Amino acid sequence: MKMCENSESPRSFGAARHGQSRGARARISARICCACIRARINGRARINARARISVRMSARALILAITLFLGVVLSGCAKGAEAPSETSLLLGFSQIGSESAWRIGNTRDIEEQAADFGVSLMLENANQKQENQIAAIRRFIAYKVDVIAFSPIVEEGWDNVLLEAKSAGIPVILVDRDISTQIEGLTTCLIGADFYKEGVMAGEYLIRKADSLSLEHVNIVEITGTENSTPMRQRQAGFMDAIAGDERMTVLESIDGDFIKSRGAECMRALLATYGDQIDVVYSHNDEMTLGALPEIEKAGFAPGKDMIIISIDGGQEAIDVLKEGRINCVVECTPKLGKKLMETALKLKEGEKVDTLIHPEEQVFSDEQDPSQIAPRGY
Ligand code: GYE
Repeated sequence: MKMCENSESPRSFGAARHGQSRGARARISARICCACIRARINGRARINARARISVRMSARALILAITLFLGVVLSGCAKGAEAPSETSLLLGFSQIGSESAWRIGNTRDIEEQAADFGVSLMLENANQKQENQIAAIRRFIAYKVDVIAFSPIVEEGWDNVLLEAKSAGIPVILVDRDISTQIEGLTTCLIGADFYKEGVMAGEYLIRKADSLSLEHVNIVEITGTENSTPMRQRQAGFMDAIAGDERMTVLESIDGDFIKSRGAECMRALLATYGDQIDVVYSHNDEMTLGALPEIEKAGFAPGKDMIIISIDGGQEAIDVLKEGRINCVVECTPKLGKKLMETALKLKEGEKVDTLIHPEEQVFSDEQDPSQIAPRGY
């Protein structure tokens, strides 16, 4: 992975926060800028000055004062039960970027869940660069957050920064994607989809579709996600394993689309130029690349969903709408709603409790085998 020179300064917390469009009020209140964090750290060390009050009271006045005092304390307790109390957990989260509807939905969900759980969230967007993620994790360590979470853009290259987090005694949660390392105990758990299973579900759909169309030979092109990322590796492996025993299937080419719409279009143009009408199936690792590829297929004179079988992954609203139009045949769900589990897990870690090492959400397949009008709004 290329290294980037312009790592972000701590000011970027505030800049990102103030520059962003405002969502729900609660969401904003759960975000925390660096000035607040410094104040919080200083506040921990600050010793309260003792006020000296000398008051002379008669016995009656004393009873009145005690009654008033109890009234104030009790009403304060009652209010405290409803109003969010002082934040108990400071969570640093390094997000990969904003490359897809999935990613944007994932960020929004984490912000909303942080607000609901009363968790202070330091959120950093790495704009698709691993070195920005590493710099963000170092800032979280410097700010002494309680828990660090991050979605690693690729699997390799995290050992040093995670050893630093470990020696600072800060637990690390992997969100969405996994890492690959020889060192044990760098992270506590992974909360994310079973990408291998998603690939298997895509392959199994294709076998059923080939059966229903009585196809004798099936030529596949694969547009893959970011090279060396967990979803790229496992969505490919699951799909290939699922179709391996079916002699009708031939993979013409796998091409790197980086999970990005414009790259999906570019890849599709190149594939059409090479293989033209030999292509029976496009298997694309995410909705964004699929949505980029479809107009290219149409420009080349083919009808996606009819002349070519289109299989996508994620299940965002836009892809589901296109499935309803019949231009996509199958979308394997990958839910971005990981925020609730993340908050629950982070709170447990803060309390020193044990957590599950692997948490996979339940996922399903949307396809032309069912009535697509029954699919509920997706929310991302
Ligand atoms: O499929 C894609 C996103 O890691 C599951 O990353 C995630 C993938 C998702 O950009 O749209």
